[in-house]
Amino acid sequence: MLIKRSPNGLDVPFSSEITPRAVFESRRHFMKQLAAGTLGSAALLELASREAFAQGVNPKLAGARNPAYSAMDKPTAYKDATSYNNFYEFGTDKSDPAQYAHTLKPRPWTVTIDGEVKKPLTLDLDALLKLAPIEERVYRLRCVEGWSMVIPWMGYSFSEIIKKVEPTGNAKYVEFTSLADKKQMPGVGSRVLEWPYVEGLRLDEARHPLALLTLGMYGETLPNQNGAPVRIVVPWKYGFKSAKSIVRIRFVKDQPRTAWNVAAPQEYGFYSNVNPEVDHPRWSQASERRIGEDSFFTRKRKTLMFNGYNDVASLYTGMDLRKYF
Ligand SMILES: Nc1nc2c(c(=O)[nH]1)N[C@H]1C(S)=C(S)[C@@H](COP(=O)(O)O)O[C@H]1N2
Ligand SMILES: [Mo]
Repeated sequence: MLIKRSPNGLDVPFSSEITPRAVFESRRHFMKQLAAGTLGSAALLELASREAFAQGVNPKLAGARNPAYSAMDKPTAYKDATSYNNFYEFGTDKSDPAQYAHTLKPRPWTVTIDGEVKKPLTLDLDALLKLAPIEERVYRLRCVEGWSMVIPWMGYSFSEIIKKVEPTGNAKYVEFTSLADKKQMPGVGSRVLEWPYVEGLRLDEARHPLALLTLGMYGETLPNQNGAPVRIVVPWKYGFKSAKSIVRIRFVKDQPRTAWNVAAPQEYGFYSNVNPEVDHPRWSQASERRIGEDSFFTRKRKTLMFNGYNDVASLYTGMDLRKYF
């Protein structure tokens, strides 16, 4: 049998089954069956495992989908997006964040925004939630390790923050710093990375409307393992550029020292744009495994330049992307 699919999977229609409303409806249906005693034991087990990871564990967060910035790919199951994570502050195994991130306290929380700005700000979570209308954006996320997910994030363009603080003429880069608290984060004692986790963007990259100040996903506030309560999501770059649980945002003159670049500069460049033509020194970046669709018959997907976000290409005109990888 020939299994047909497009080379990049972009033709997969968006499935509405992931909307909070549909999730709510199906759960209500399950509950009715449960009450009527018409569910078999296999279905009961399925219900139990679904409920353990179900939306609704975290406070709801509403936002209208922004279709202009949403991929048509089918979103990854919530269960997969919240149980297969990289968040080294909680350990290096993919299952560590889901297992240990419950010790993170996402409230109260403040983010300090300072450096080369005219109006430095310290914002608490409520201020962040009110700063601009929350949108839902379905983005592909491509990890440098060769796997990808599709996540309906909730948030607004980071440019909204930039407008509020008014960078000075000296600001050329933006540095994002994650929380590093040993009491809440058992992995922060380890030496895999320098703590705190720091990431950065050039100011014009940070201004691109796709760069998302992210406060939620799947219609709820961010689960701890996905970077509660606030993170950045930069969909055209490898996943590690999207720093989680951010406490400080600094506008600076010089290119920031970023965690992965410091740990292995020959492997992880400052730019780290998704680029199928520039291999990692230890593996190819030409294709990827989409989490949730691995099976004997599923071929790997081709990785797309800029993860398919071609609109960002103009940020890099004239740059040798092999040199600035
Ligand atoms: N603070 C912090 N942010 C981080 C990481 C991390 O270890 N610490 N891992 C990164 C990597 S490698 C990836 S692929 C994404 C994963 O995001 P997700 O778990 O929400 O899918 O988070 C990124 N942000
Ligand atoms: Mo990653």
